[in-house]
Amino acid sequence: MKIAVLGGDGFCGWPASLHLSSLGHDVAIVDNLSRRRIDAELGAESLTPIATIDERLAAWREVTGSEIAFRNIDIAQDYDGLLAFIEEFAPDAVIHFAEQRAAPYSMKNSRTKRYTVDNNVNATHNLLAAIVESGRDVHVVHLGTMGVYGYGTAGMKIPEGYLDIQVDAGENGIVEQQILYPTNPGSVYHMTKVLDQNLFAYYAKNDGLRITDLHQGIVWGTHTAQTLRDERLINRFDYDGDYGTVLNRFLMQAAIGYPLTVHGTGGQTRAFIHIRDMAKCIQLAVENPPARGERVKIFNQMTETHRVRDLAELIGRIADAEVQMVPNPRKESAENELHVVNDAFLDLGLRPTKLEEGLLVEVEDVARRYADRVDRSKIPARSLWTSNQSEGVPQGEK
Ligand code: NAD
Ligand code: USQ
Repeated sequence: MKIAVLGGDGFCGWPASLHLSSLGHDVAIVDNLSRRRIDAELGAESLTPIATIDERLAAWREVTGSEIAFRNIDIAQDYDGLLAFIEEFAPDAVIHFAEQRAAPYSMKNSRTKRYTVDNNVNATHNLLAAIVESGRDVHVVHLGTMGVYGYGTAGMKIPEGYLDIQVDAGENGIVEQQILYPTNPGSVYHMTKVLDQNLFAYYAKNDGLRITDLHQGIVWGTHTAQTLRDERLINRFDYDGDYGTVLNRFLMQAAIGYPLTVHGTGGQTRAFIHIRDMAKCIQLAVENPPARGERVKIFNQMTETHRVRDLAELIGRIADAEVQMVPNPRKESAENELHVVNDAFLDLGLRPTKLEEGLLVEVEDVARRYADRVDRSKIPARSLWTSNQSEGVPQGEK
């Protein structure tokens, strides 16, 4: 298959591109390298030393003999460039990772809020409009988030995108319907994924586009079988207060002897997926497209749920690390239960890589290996959801 990976230089896009290439697909990466520029803006680099995109692709060619093409296009701003790429490369599928993905970055100030909305919504809409204008039948696989649902329910499991409801229609009696699950985003970033969802529903209905939206949980880990093949293929590892996600951050903190930064009571329950399963899910989604005219296919791309303080306690125990409750810089429920349906991927054959000690130690080892690259001043989460909150800074680290 010819597969375009938008955002293929990023944390998920890079290992997914290598995985698809290793399966024999003809892969082309499109990326404007904005994530690398945000590293420079924040003064916080990936913990792992990532090679340039040219070095990465040359290494992949050397190691496997396979060619991955690269095009530097800002898909949110350069519509003509994106359209020309789709017409020229003629992909069977486009995997769309190319969005600003950090909730804390999106909440820093009005500039980053506006950038996140402009970038993410335009990127998605440009892609859909370009596919329609190209006249091609391209399957879009988009990386959405579990955060579109919010993280609580009325006690039931969160379904895969659609909710069965009954409406009292008066004299017409009780009417049954299926609707998109009501959204409850917790940041401007998460809200952009809600907006994406409506764009997808519209283009599937109006233009018959084939679209799969993957509502993904927090991705953890760093290596995949392919990124391990050469040092120059190493994946990025975000640890800073804006882009670092909770489990990888705790493992990095344990590795360098920094107290694990549990926000608030740590009662937040979230969904997780290991990076190798992320790549496998992308493969399964590409191999199982919806039919033309079918509504958007929505999969919950997660394998397990965990409460933040339980993760901290587990890592504290395994790695003999100190756990510290810090003020929560976010506006989120102090405690929540989370139960999620993920049958679609299990039915397609996903065998979940569950959180276990060996894998946690593997990530901690990566962090220990590159510990000298850590800038401790970049660890606390300093992006506040509202101005009357305090930063997530451990005592003695201000
Ligand atoms: P990332 O920031 O590492 O990668 C995104 C890539 O897209 C970057 O390389 C960036 O340069 C590129 N990009 C952004 N805007 C672009 C534009 N306008 N034009 C071209 N390229 C652009 O993020 P990630 O962690 O790999 O996440 C990928 C996708 O998966 C995101 O959409 C994110 O919302 C989703 N997701 C990520 C996680 C996670 O835990 N990392 C969890 C759930 C969902
Ligand atoms: N948290 C801590 N300590 C930390 C960092 C985070 O307690 O040092 C807490 C946060 O307050 C939050 C939870 O851990 O309650 C998750 O935070 P996170 O930064 O790991 O995840 P989040 O902001 O939700 O975003 C990440 C990705 C995003 C993706 C989302 C999936 O950056 O792209 O969409 O996970 S989900 O969480 O399922 O919505």
